[in-house]
Amino acid sequence: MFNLILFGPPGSGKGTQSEKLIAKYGLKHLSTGDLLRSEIANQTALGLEAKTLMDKGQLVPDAVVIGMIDAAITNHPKARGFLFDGFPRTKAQSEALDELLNKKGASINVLLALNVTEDELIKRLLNRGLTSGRSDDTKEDVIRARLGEYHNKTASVADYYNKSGKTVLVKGEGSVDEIFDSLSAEIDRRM
Ligand code: B4P
Repeated sequence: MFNLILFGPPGSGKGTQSEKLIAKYGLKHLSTGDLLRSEIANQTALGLEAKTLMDKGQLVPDAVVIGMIDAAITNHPKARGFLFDGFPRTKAQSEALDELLNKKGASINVLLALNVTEDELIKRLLNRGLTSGRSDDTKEDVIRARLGEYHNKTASVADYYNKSGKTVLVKGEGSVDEIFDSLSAEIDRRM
């Protein structure tokens, strides 16, 4: 199995690049943001709880997202590998992911961290908010709250995987294709 974490702050291009990477490498895409938005669209109890937090720019509780990832991994026993997008976002999520993969005799091969300046992140998200219909992209104070959550709770995930030499920084500004080529080069080196 080849398991990859695509990492970076909100708006760094994780979702954009994930679409291209799964097409090239045949990995199963697991985005906790997409899974949560699907729960919201289906108006489940979990979705309703998640929406309140997401609309404020806050993270959803660890137990909720870990449960979703556990189920998704179990539902794809034949996957040749997973691309984790927007997960893990806390140390507890990182430890839970390592344990889930360990049970399958697998592990994370690499964490690719997209590096983008804060001004560019805010610009991209406000721009997406004009067309996406995502309520967490339209207000600058909510975007700033998401960036705050990222700095306080998520940035340390890169340090966690760096302890085992798995974190690689990648320039996240430039054209989508240029960034895709940089990510692909790092994957090809390890696959
Ligand atoms: P996510 O869905 O993960 O969304 P995101 O962090 O905003 O990034 P996304 O992947 O969508 O954006 P992208 O960078 O591709 O999370 C949403 C919320 O869900 C969180 O705030 C949280 O509440 C909750 N949540 C999700 N996972 C969780 C977890 N594990 N634990 C707890 N809570 C969780 O793209 C942004 C924009 O930039 C796009 O418009 C794109 O077109 C543009 N763009 C991309 N690349 C570009 C480039 N090179 N140049 C110019 N623009 C570019």
